[in-house]
Amino acid sequence: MIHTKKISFPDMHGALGHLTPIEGNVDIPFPIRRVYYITRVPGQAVRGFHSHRRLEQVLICLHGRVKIRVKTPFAEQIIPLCDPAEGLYIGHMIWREMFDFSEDAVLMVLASEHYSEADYIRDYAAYEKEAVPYFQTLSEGGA
Ligand code: T46
Repeated sequence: MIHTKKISFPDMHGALGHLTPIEGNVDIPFPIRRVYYITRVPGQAVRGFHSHRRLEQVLICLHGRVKIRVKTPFAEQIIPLCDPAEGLYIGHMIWREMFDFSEDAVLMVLASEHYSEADYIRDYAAYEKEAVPYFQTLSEGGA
């Protein structure tokens, strides 16, 4: 889907276990300005329900399992994450919801910007109003 992609990270493994190195601007397409992680999410909880105008992120499920719904006014996809050597890149103006967290899930997020509440669009109607012309202009430009 537009502005989303799975990224595979190196997995250095052997008799002593696994090591996954991740470098900003190398393994992910931006310099990392912020890291946060989501843990101990109750089974039925659904998080997210927002989009970002400028922020780009890579979501990595370090432990356990979680599903990510990514959505625009024109398309929708559900992407399961359970491999610590794999990330989900989410770019500009993608609506996201995170659900089906396993009890032991640890979802780490690498972000391109410091936290800014002003960058969030948390109301779906407001999101559609901005996202429809945004994606229409992109597709007219051949993106
Ligand atoms: C996203 C998904 C994947 C901060 O103070 N600093 C931070 O860096 C973040 C990320 C959040 N917060 C505060 C804002 C709220 O008061 O922590 C509280 C919970 O945040 P929120 O409800 O936005 O959490 P999620 O899980 O719905 O969304 C988060 C990110 O906010 C968002 O950017 O893409 O994870």
